[in-house]
Amino acid sequence: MYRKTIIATITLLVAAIALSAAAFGAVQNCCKANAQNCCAAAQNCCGAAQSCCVSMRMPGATSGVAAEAALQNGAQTATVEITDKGFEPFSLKLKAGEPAKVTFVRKTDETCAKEVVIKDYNINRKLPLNEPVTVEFTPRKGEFTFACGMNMIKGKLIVE
Ligand SMILES: [Cu+2]
Repeated sequence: MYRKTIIATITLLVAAIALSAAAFGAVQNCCKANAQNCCAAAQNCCGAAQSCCVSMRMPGATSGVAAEAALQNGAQTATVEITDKGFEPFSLKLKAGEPAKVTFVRKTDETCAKEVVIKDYNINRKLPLNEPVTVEFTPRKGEFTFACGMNMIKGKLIVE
């Protein structure tokens, strides 16, 4: 009986160690695979908020056809959702020189994109869960990035 208990305890210990090693390894790999910015600039992200890494590993929203903005009351408008795949749509087409209203809605807590930054337009807004946040700017011709606060999860504005 006593011996059985010892064996069971050891087995449990070994399993626990193996599990934590596997988890740690996965996080580290995520940093290596995805990342330029990940480990260097934002180690906290991978260390503390694995969900961020999870989003980064999902290639779902990193490509695809650019969504076009619709015209509404003289402004071009579009909505971008933040899901566990990242920004959806990943890229957005806008017309240069016309006011744009882009609404961001964060739909998940499983992301580190809890704010959106469009550096080229000095935009930096918090994104409360399920609360639409509209940013207004007049785009210039070119390609611009919108991203999470750590510049890890990204999307693209294509202005023509
Ligand atoms: Cu981030």
